[in-house]
Amino acid sequence: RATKGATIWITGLSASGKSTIAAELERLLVASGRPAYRLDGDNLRLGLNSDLGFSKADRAENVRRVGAVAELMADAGLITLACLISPYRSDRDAIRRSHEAAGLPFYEVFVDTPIEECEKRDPKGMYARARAGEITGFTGVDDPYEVPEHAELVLQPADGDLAAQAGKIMELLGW
Ligand code: GGZ
Repeated sequence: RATKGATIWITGLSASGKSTIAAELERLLVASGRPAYRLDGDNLRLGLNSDLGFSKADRAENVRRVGAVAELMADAGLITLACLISPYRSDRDAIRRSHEAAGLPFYEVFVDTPIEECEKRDPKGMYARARAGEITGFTGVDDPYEVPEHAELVLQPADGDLAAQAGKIMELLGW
């Protein structure tokens, strides 16, 4: 291959900032001439994953499919930015192993925004609805989020603004 792709797997709670960070990173990558593409869980649930809900099994299948797509795209030479809550460690680890077996770089980035901050943001009012019992099985409220143990990078609000956070991922990639 002339160019080598990679997968950046961005995990964290709803409203933690995954998509915003990925959008800024995509902008930086494309501006520096590196082909990048964003796979957003929320968005893919409208198409590829429209048959899936939020049970443990459906989340596992959601993550598995997006991981497989990311791997194909990385194999084609793209830098793929996957932003999914991906709450289960075993599901994320399976994607890591699959990339490793294929010789494709995989970086797990944990957007470690405290749930209090995510709830304060609550851009779609989902946390409020979950607290009111109108949504059940909402990650962080009454559904688990398993914190990554081997993330290549952990981003916390104290790490700076959006540009600084995206910059840290660029550094991680060696750029
Ligand atoms: C978590 C939910 C749920 C439940 C709907 N739990 O912040 P959002 O609103 O726009 O994005 C969230 C999105 C999560 O989809 P993912 O594909 O990333 O999830 S997973 O990796 O766990 O499969 C949220 C919305 O869907 N949403 N119900 N019960 N998030």
